[in-house]
Amino acid sequence: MVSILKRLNSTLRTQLFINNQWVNSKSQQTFKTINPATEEVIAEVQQANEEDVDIAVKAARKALEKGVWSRLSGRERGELLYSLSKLISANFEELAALEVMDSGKPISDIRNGDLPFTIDTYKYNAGLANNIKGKSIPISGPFTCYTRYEPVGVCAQIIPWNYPILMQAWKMAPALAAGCTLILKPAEQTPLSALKLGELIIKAGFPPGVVNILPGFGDAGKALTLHPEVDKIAFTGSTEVGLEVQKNAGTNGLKRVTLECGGKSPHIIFDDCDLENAVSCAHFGAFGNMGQNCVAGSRVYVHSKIYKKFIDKTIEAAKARKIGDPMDPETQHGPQVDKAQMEKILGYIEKGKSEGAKLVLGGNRWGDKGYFVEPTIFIDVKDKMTIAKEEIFGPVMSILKFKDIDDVIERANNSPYGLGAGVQTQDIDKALKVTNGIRTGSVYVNCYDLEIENVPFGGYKQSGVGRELGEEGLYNYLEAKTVLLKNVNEMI
Ligand code: TXE
Repeated sequence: MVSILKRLNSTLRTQLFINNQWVNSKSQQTFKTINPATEEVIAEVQQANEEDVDIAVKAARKALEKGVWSRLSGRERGELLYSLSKLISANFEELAALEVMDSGKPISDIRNGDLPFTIDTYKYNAGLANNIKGKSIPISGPFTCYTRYEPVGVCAQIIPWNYPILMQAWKMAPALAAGCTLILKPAEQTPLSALKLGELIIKAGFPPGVVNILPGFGDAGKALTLHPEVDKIAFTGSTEVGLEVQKNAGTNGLKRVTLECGGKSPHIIFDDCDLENAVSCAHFGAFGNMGQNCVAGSRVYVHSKIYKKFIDKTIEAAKARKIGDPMDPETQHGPQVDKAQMEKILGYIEKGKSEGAKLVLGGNRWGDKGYFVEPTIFIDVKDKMTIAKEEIFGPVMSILKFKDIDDVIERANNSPYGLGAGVQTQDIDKALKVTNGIRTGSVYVNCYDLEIENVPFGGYKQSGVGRELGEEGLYNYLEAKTVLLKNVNEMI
């Protein structure tokens, strides 16, 4: 893999990115980043800790207060964001290779999904930057009243490993469009594409201190959430850590918090659905990105009338899924991100078997090198079983049977999570009954897991707080200021 990068003339970036400079961590500590397909060490990366966090936050605070970014016009900020999107396009293959090597995601997914979406997210927010608008509000008396929007300030952005470069764009693009400065902490499993972006930030011409990137572990993330000079935290990761982030965010001041956490999304397949489409949506929903997807449709409720037919076709589709080297453009299914995730998934599979679910496909590690897990299907799953309740974050589909629409809506809602839901039917009344009855941030009808840069995304209940993408995503990074003017000489 490193030879691919040599061919692409790429330099691996392994230092911290602070104030537009590449620096070692104060402790000189490093950590290994591993290729999950081969288990080989790719690089030793500098590990940020509390002291580095403090330096980066101060750099971001200084840039904010000097106004080098926040006081540019929306158009100027938009132009830089647009330049960044062009640079990502210009470095497309290099970024794709880095992402595959570091995360194990199949290159076809990166080329057709993650990277185009990353570019679109920057472009969309480039346009929004010059379109931030307050309101003129009519009030009684000799007053003029309006609102204006200002950047929320210094943002700490903590991201996971399942969509490394895309999650970076979801976080950074709106924050930068709003005029904020930021410190991004990529996941310890996948720091490389985030760091490469630092290089493009300099090339695009962002002033020093606006973007700072700190590879490191949870302790660096925690230091960010506790830092008194951070104004806002945006986090994507587990619900467990999300809860801690929210708590820490209220420890040294009152930080704004948005969270995108876990899920256990239901996908309801009615007997009047287009079966081919339903099978393909359910397949993509459960196995896409090797199941490492917050909105994975991991609870598949199938109507009793088509239960057997759906299962047969779903097994057939999963058997045809091509597992292997993620650098091969034909590969659909790469490894899980690391050994810990692989073992966690295999543990859930054992639990499923021991609690009485019927395993009809997969269930094992694939090969003995790399952290691959076979696409796995359980049928006759019951709502109370662990595999139907907890987020597995792996390629495991649980199929449950239902007969009645009211009953299935109740069962689908019976979860602490509320991120996404799918419904497959050709009956508009059924579709509407489910979309209105289900308590989740997104509902997909006759499709699944369709995220778009101008469409808000986020969770109800323990799946999150706030929305990303769309205009909602931008307004998380803005404060509304109300201005009230008395028209002293003019009584209207
Ligand atoms: O997540 P963590 P992990 C779920 C999924 C997965 C499980 C564990 O079920 O199996 O979480 O994954 C940083 N303060 N999701 O352990 O720990 C950490 O360094 C501040 C769903 O990787 O939540 C990383 O950058 N930050 C999810 C980020 O938080 C802390 C995507 C996520 O790590 C921290 C990933 C702390 N105390 C996992 N501790 C989704 N919603 O898509 C860790 N971090």
